[in-house]
Amino acid sequence: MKQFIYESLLAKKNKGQRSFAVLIDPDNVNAGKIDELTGLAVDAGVDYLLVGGSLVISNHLDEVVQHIRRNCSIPVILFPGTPSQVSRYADGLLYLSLISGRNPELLIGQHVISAPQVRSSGLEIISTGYMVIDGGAPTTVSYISNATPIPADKNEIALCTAMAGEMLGMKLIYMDAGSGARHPIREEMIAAVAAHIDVPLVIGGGIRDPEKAYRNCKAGANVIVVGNAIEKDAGLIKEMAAAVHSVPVEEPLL
Ligand code: 1GP
Repeated sequence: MKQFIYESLLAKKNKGQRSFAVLIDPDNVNAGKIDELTGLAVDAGVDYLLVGGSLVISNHLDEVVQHIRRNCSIPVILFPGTPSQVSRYADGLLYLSLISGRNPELLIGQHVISAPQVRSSGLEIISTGYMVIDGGAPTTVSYISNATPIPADKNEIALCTAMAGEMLGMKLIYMDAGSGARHPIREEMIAAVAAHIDVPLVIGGGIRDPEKAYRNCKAGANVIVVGNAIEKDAGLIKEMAAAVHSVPVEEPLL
């Protein structure tokens, strides 16, 4: 199967370019909101649209994804909290294993149950080591996952977890403080993890301003994901994308 999204992620990482992704929670959008978000995302040069959430109550994932696809050509990547959040209308799917937790269901159990459905979706499947970092208060993901997040100041746990995920063959590491986290992930932890892995590093959870998005990229993030702050103020899309894309391209190490 072609890996267009992953190849684009790798190509950008190799060129030192950072990407900005907007997270769209299907529960919180209607047709008008999708039109607004996609219009702003196209104008701002958003790289990816993530669709999903730890707990999705509504039952209109297919419609949301199809509507986005009709509006723009930005790749749509599913970010599923449960195996039922699969839509064949998307471009790709983050196949998340919660490697920061010790809940076997989220490490491998639900994957086994949903494997035929995921395979037959025809989506580009991106194996992702998903790490939840303590964001200062319980978030939906920390509660629903029934797993302890990595403490915010334990950089060594984070980097060993990410290294293990990479050596197990995961093609992406996604560190998440959880949607609406009180405290986003600290730059020190991002830098520690980025220094020890070669696969692209995605950072999200509680990022509310372009300055933090910029600093995260300088610390080593390859992709910044923002959901909540944009739900509250869609105008932030432009500023966030500009901040992420303004990070100077680093000279590759020889
Ligand atoms: C959550 O990383 C995403 O899983 C985005 O978090 O909604 O806080 O931006 P926010």
